[in-house]
Amino acid sequence: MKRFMNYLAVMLFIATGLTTVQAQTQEYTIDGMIFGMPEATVFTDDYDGPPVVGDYVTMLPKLAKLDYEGNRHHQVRLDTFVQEIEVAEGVRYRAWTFGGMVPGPVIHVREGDRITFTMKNRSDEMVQINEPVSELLMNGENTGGPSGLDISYEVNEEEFASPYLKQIRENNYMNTQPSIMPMPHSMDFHSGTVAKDDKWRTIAPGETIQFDWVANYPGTYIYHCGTPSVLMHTAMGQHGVVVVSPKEGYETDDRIDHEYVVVQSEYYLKKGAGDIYQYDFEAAQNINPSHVVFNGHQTILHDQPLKANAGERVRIHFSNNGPSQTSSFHVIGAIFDRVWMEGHPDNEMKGMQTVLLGASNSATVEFIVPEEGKYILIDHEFADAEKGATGTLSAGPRQ
Ligand SMILES: [Cu+2]
Repeated sequence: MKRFMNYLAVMLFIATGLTTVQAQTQEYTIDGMIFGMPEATVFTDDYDGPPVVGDYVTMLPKLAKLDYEGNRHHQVRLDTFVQEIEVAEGVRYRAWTFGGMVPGPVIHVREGDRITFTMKNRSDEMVQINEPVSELLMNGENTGGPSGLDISYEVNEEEFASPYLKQIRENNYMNTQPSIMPMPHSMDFHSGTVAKDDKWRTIAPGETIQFDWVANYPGTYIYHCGTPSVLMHTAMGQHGVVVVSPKEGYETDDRIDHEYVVVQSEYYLKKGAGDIYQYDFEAAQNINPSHVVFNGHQTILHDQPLKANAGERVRIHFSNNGPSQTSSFHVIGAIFDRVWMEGHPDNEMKGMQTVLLGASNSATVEFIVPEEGKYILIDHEFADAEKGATGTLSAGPRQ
């Protein structure tokens, strides 16, 4: 069997024009954790299917429920491609994205899960993700095709390869439009423990990379493009988070009413030609962002507030994706009842007003919503708050 696999690997190498060859890594275990992933493969194919695939891959601030016991082997695809997006009222730029939005999708797995990750660099391709479901249904009716319901079923089969794609089409608040900017890219999962020069390799437009990693440590981790200038690639939009839920859970798991994911990040934009903004190299070098935002958009968490009721326990996986600044995360009117630094259940703190996070740090925080009203999520570094790093949790009456 092993000989056959080696043969297969050689054939794959020949068929795909793999350029680097490394020694085959042997898998091994330390303290129950798995290391030594097989060598990544890089190949070209004519894949033009759904750019995001994965059962537990969602759009911020949502987190998919892990409705399976024990561990699972996930197949996840996040293609990288260009979309023109809105990041604040009247501010649009051609973002480099994982999956079409900034930040990219939330990937949820459990500690010990294995992920086979696939990414095609489609930066030279118009990738359409913005067709609303209603329009797809109407097109079916207009062309005398099957009824809307049937089309919707077909769409589910073919296109909705992840909850994320369905969610983006139902709620495309960045009003994404496909665009092209051919560029080499790569993927660096902080949640993975692998050799960077193999798995985090840069691939050219048209190429696909595939590799495995195991979620050995629980927590919330950034992923980002690692191709130079990493500052530019990350600031242009290539970042997101993986939430690795602990195998044994958090001690409050049975008391949680709402679980959300919020990501803080910076944009460095200046007005370019026409109405489109563009990357500001100097501002990025001087760490002078034009916008500091939650979930990629200056007002999204006010336009679409998080929801809860008085007396409920809310958990937020909060990640400061940077690329360069710190965040002093606070919720006005609440105290963090529990804080797990980096989301690891052993790193527990209690009764915190503010959590200080460096670039690429995260925390899983919980608080009890005291009464009906509005609670402002904020970076207590007020210069950043005034550039957009705020959001709302809207609380209803106690049930
Ligand atoms: Cu990149």
